[in-house]
Amino acid sequence: MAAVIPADPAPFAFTPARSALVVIDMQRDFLEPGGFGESLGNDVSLLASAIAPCQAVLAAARAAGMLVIHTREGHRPDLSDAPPAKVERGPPGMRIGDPGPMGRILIRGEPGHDIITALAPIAGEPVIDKPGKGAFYATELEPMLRHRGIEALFVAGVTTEVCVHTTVREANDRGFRCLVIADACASYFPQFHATALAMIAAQGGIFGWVSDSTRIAAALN
Ligand code: TIU
Repeated sequence: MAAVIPADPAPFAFTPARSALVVIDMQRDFLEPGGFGESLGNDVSLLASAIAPCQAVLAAARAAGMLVIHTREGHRPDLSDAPPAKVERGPPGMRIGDPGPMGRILIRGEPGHDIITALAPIAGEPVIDKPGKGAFYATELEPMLRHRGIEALFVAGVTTEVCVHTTVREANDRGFRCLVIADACASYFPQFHATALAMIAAQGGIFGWVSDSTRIAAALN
């Protein structure tokens, strides 16, 4: 069954069986106080707007039987997969690996690394742990998608201009068509969110397509 979703810069045609919803880094470390996002000086409440739209597209994708994949940004407890250039960039005492209210900052297995309860994965949904901003770098994501014949990605999560954008750029170069779900993404910088979305759809969709959770849920119904 082929379906079409109204999108910018043009309608997005897809087949649910060959499409996946990828929810990027909806983790406590980015969305709740005391984690990596706040350690960088950000107001984490700015990301809350993406939660309900993520819930809506998760429900629609699950009901349609689409593949759902979650990602988490984080590092091994020994930091062996963390580039020193990334670790050293934070403020001393609040860097990756330092102790915080939700455990060690951006470390796998710590409470802050968890996906927020409202968007918890369900059985059968792969969770990709990634050391970088992009979900393809040093992860199993690409073979996972190829093995299932996926050719289109619906992308949600945080932050729009960092991990969402990096992942969409990586996916685009690998031949996947990406539909970014505008209201299911968010940034600590509203102007970056708007500009990042505009950059995706500009130039005839140089990186992909942009739509919203309402239109996507309607198309999957
Ligand atoms: N997941 C993700 O976007 N990681 C970041 O570090 N984002 C920031 O905006 N800092």
